[in-house]
Amino acid sequence: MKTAVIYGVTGQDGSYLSELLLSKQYTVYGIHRRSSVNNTTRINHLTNKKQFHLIQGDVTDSFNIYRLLNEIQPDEVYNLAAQSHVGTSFQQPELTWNVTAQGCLNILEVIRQMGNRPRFYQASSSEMFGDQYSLNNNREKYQDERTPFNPQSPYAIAKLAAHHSTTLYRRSYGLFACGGILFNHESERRGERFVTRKISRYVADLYWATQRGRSIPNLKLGNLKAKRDWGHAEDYVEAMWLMLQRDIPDNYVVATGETYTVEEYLKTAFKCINIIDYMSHVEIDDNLLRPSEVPCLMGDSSKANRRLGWEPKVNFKTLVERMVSHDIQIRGRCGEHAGDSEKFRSNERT
Ligand code: NDP
Ligand code: GDR
Repeated sequence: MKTAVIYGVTGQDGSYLSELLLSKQYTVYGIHRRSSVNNTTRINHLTNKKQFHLIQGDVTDSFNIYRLLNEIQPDEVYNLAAQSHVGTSFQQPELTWNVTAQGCLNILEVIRQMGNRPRFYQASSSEMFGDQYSLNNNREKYQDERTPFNPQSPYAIAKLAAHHSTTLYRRSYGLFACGGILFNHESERRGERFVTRKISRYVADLYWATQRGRSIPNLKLGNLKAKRDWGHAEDYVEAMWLMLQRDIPDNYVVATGETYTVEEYLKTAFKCINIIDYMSHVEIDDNLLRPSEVPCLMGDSSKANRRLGWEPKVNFKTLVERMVSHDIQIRGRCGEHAGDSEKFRSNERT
């Protein structure tokens, strides 16, 4: 039976990966940051399991990483910890660097010095491509493992540093270290400040407001033209695990191979509650536009398909419908309090 350490266990992917590894009989040590309020809502359903252990730690604390990894002696380490919001990285570039770039290096250095070295997964990102793309036979833009990187945000720069560090430690010191270049993946557990969840929650609030004969303020959004390749997180954590089961470590693109604009997501989400005239509920807020943007992402994950046997199961339409229907259910339970989030949302800057 294997043992895994997950940094970033409280996040969207951390919760799905924990479930996957537990289903494969792993003992899982989830590392989480101390917080003044509860930050374990995504994993509360796992905390009573015998093989699941929650331990306090932080990727910016090398001593802590050294002590934990040497005590636990895991077979596999998954680094999902990051300041993962691109918009926030423009406001907090130093913090983003320290957690997202330096944090990865801290773990790699500890593993390099260990006797029994665990296998290492780094959560790399399609944001590293920035405005770069390759062209397929139909003259469509796409990205794969050979597309050059040109990061467009402090977040993407930090992720690229971590990605290069992972590749360097694999090549120079022989670590079994893999970089999963994952394209956007969402879910019912997605953080509320990412655009897909922001929209699905708004649509749910609008649904309940209409049912109760009330109105709510418009949804404020930034750039609707950006194109993203959106999959479901549950599919993507399986690719992470598969990478560490191979004989040879490598980097892999993980994506659906389809791309949609933010506006197409918006339209599909509103359609779930039979609203066609979605733009009458939306305002473009210049404060939500980013200083620089990644215009178009569409991944080609043929390599992951060939070598890992991985393919996505949830398509775009199902993803949107699942997120909206989940939010309608939970916002319905929130009842009268649903409007409170509007006060927060209208002040939000991303
Ligand atoms: P989330 O933002 O949901 O989760 C990030 C996790 O990192 C949280 O558990 C957070 O803890 C933790 N964390 C933040 N700072 C630290 C720190 N200093 N020490 C330890 N843990 C910390 O991200 P996702 O689950 O969506 O993504 C997982 C990883 O994959 C991230 O690295 C992200 O950048 C990357 N990625 C995500 C993609 C996506 O579309 N979801 C695509 C490509 C890459 P807390 O709960 O306390 O905030
Ligand atoms: P992204 O996800 O930046 O791709 O990073 P996000 O959902 O934040 O943005 C997607 C696109 O939507 C546009 N957008 C808005 N975004 C947010 N958050 N809020 C808005 O109101 C809004 N309006 C328009 C953005 O400008 C962007 O073009 C995600 C994260 O999970 C990263 O950690 C991960 O590495 C990448 O995906 C792949």
